[in-house]
Amino acid sequence: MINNKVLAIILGGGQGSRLYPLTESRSKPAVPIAGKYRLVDIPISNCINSDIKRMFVLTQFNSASLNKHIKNTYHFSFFSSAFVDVLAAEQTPHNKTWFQGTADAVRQSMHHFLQHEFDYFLILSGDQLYQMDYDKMIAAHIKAKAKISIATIPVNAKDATEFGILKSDDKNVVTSFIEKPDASLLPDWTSEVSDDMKGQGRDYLASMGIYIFNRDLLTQLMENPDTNDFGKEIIPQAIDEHKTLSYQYEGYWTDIGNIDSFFEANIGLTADIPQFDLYDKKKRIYTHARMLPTTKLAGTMLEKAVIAEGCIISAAKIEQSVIGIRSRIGDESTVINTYMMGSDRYETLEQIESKKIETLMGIGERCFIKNAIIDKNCRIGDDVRINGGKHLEDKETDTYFIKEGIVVVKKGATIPKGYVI
Ligand code: ADQ
Ligand code: ADP
Repeated sequence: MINNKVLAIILGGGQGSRLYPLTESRSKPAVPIAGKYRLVDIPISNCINSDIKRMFVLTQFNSASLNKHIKNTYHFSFFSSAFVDVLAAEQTPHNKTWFQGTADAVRQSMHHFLQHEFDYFLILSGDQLYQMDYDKMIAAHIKAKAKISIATIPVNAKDATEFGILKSDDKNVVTSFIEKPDASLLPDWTSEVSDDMKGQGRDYLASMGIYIFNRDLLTQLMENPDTNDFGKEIIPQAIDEHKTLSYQYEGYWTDIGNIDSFFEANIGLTADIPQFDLYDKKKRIYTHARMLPTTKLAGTMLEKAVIAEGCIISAAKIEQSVIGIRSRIGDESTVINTYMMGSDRYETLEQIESKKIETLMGIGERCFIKNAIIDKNCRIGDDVRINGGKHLEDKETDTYFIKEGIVVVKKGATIPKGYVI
């Protein structure tokens, strides 16, 4: 089986500053998404569904929560060679610095990879929402006798400046590549795309940051210590010398690298037919099996709500929102256009009745919450009003952060009774 010849490397994130404050106390792969998953579950599940079962996750921080999540989730048979290993930037006598970029992260961990038997590196990004069968891409790579393959997707001019943009010949061999071109350069970079894509104005071919490299080639390219990044250096320098295939993909794919796109990707799950399909058995997304009780609802009007397990909700209304595991939302509260991540534990009845906890975990009574991300384990007191939207200016306090109108309540923060944002 060909996939035995593939080793997957998941780039779990640099400093994660674009997802701040969600990455303030955890590494990017550990950021909770879609009510019950973590970001890293997406590429790992895509690998498992493509029958690729040896994966390394490279991360800048070795957070306890990421290790715990991986250890509790991905159990493979004792007799199989499958594994998911986290490699954090480490100081060694030869190397005293953190990963300087994506290629540097791979270079610094190369000695771990090369201990395994494989022919192809599959390099994946850790902050994208998509379901892709890598099998087909690997088959195309082998058939074309390519040395490198890049997964590509047509994008419009507005998005094109944020990606690596490439051009290819009639055999899909990449002929030129530019990383994040300036808008003024775009007219030179359009490609032939399908009528459907053209109709949507998507006539630039963007790199999805998903690469296949032949083992020997990447090993050789990593010997140059001056290249730190795939998009900025490795790819543009390699295409002239080594046959590089563009593998075009037209399914749903979105980069969730910043707060705005992270919010949109989560809220997008509440659509009648979400573009990201969590209900397809063949493209299952795996996560920690928590054995939580069912969710209990009382008197709540629900409109396009996605609600995870183990919640206790008596709100008046939940609209276009994703409510994460173990969330508690009190009487007469309204939650609109919000992603609430949920909690790591419940407060016991004794704790609640003893009245020693001033503000309970979850959302209290008579609250109004709109256009917000509520991180894990937050305590939102009664009568709190959070009315996010473009009328709010960017701002940061100890407990919340406002970016482009989205109010992010920080992990474990308490918003006291009656507070208004
Ligand atoms: P970007 O997404 O801007 O562009 P980058 O910031 O290098 O590229 O991130 C790629 C992936 O690697 C992300 O998942 C990121 O979290 C992770 N990463 C970044 N630095 C890291 C580090 N030091 N250690 C470990 N992981 C790290 C890239 C390509 C573009 C392409 C887009 C598609 O350069 O050409 O179009 O991806 O999203
Ligand atoms: P995150 O990655 O969401 O920031 P953490 O790493 O802090 O989360 O916590 C994840 C796990 O830690 C949960 O599954 C939960 O079991 C446990 N946990 C966290 N805080 C507590 C606590 N105060 N009491 C008991 N368990 C906790």
